[in-house]
Amino acid sequence: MTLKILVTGFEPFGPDNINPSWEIATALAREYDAGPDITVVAALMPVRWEAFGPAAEAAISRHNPDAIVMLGQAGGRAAITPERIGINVCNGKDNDGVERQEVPVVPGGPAGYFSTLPLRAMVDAMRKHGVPADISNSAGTYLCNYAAYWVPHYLASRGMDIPAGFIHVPFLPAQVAGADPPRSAPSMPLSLMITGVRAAIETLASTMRGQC
Ligand code: PCA
Repeated sequence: MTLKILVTGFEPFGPDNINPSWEIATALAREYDAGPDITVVAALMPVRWEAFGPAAEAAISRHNPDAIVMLGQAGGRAAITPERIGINVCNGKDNDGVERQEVPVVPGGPAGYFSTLPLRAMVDAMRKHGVPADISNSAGTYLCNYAAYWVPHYLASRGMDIPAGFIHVPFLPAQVAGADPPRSAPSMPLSLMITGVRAAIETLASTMRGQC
């Protein structure tokens, strides 16, 4: 049976006009287009508090995936970092200029949701493919954390028992080399990020098939 994996990426935000997460998602969707074992479908998520939930809900109902892997950019990190948890906190100004400070993702909701992706196995697989990777214990409190909380909350409220979680990725080299004002930050070539997330997805699929 083919496993359908929804891979989400975010639109650019802040001073950037590209977001590596979306580049990776679309590359993998092209590569795993109707594959025999794994099909990847990509969906673009807005960096906007109000719009995230409706966009995620639309992608989930449209694709009815077997698993959800969400991607986002964590500028300044040197490795691909699967996130352990999404917490019920929002902070920061979104792409519409809407600011949230210390408010919950879901009022009255649980403190957090653990990722249900096979974090350790995914990190091991990425490293085996030569890709710097590590588990992260905080996705921050901006839109990526929002996604890491909102999606598991949505799935739980619908009784949808599918693996879901968030993976942060570093800047692309162009986001550092071309930055004005200059940026001093680590970066990772797109091809290496694709290798890493591909390994993570293959690991997820093996785990789901009980081969790990
Ligand atoms: N990174 C931001 C939001 C969108 C993205 O790609 C974050 O880490 O919250």
